[in-house]
Amino acid sequence: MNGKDGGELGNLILVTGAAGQIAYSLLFSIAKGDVFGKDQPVILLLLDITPMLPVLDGVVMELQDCALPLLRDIVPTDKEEVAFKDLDAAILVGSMPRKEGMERKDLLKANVAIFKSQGAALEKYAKKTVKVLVVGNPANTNCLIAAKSAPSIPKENFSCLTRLDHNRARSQVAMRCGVPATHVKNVIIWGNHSSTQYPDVHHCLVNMSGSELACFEAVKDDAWLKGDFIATVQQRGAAVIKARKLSSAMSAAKAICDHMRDIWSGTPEGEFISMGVYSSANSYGVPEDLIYSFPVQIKDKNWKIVEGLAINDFSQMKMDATAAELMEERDTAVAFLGV
Ligand SMILES: NC(=O)c1ccc[n+]([C@@H]2O[C@H](COP(=O)([O-])OP(=O)(O)OC[C@H]3O[C@@H](n4cnc5c(N)ncnc54)[C@H](O)[C@@H]3O)[C@@H](O)[C@H]2O)c1
Ligand SMILES: *[C@@H]1O[C@H](CO)[C@@H](O)[C@H](O)[C@H]1NC(C)=O
Ligand SMILES: *[C@@H]1O[C@H](CO)[C@@H](O)[C@H](O)[C@H]1NC(C)=O
Ligand SMILES: CC(=O)N[C@H]1CO[C@H](CO)[C@@H](O)[C@@H]1O
Repeated sequence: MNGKDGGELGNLILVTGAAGQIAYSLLFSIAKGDVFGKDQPVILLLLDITPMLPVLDGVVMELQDCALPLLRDIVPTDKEEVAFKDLDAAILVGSMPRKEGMERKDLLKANVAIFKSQGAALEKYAKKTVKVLVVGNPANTNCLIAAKSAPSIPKENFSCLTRLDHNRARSQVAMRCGVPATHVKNVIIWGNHSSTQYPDVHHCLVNMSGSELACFEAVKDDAWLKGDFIATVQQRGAAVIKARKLSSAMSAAKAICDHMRDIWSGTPEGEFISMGVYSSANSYGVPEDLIYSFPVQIKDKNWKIVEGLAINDFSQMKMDATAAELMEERDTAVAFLGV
């Protein structure tokens, strides 16, 4: 390791929570070129808290031992001023986990402190064009706090991860229809990355027996689509924890790669994906000043919410419920910002 050498050497990519589970699956994919391009050198900045530095050293050793051609440097650190300097992309995975007996409010307060500080570090040290992806939970609200704490970086440059939920929904439909996941497109995750999220298939298309069918036509089981399908996607995280006794790290890492790659390279023509973005235009009746998961298309590193989709009452109710949850959480979090 020879310290950090600046921009010309490659994209500067920060991963926080770098000694954790998701990072362990994620770092290899980034370093081998799956996200920022097969010919794009990368410099990895790895932030974790001080007690985790010895573990992080092990991760660094393994990355070195992968002998990857694109990985130009690795900088493990517990210091924000080192981690956030000149960044092109920041993937904020680390956050305060819920501990036994911890009150909801105290957990939120601890996370507001972390994301306020990291937002301020982005403001102070990162490039103004930095792309910030927040993964650590509560991802939507943490993302909002980081964006608010970095006023000179456009709010559009902040997003939170709901791509895992999106991929789960896509895959559930694909398995039901007996087609590969790539034959299912345009599922939507609306709202918070929690059990109130609304996985919506009203605009989803399935490529089956040679033509593109509406999801309801392809699946031919409305009761499933309106019931168990939604519940399965909403509760998938809990189901993985129950089975594995650990959270979904491999699939989360894959989703992070999908999300960042699409920001970098764009979404395919005619397709949209889900991500948590800043709501500013009252799209679909979602209140302003939230990070809410919408269907988006990305081109030239800019996302746009897919507008004009027909929304029925069933959908609107579910979209409003998850918005209400986020508003409440935002108001509590913003009150902690001043403290
Ligand atoms: N949005 C999503 O779809 C999604 C999916 C899965 C997991 N998650 C969330 O991602 C987070 C990470 O999951 P994991 O399985 O890797 O957890 P983990 O506990 O294995 O790793 C988290 C790491 O973050 C570090 N950390 C804590 N506070 C930090 C700080 N202030 N700065 C830097 N690092 C810090 C910890 O020391 C730890 O090494 C959790 O909050 C989890 O709930 C989100
Ligand atoms: C929103 O989702 C996050 C992530 O799962 C969760 O931690 C949080 O509690 C949810 N918000 C509310 C108000 O329930
Ligand atoms: C549907 O899938 C088939 C392969 O099974 C492919 O040849 C075709 O181009 C696909 N159609 C669309 C519209 O994506
Ligand atoms: C999506 C995104 O990241 N958008 C913008 C981030 O900020 C720069 C300007 O600082 C814009 O050029 C990007 O389009």
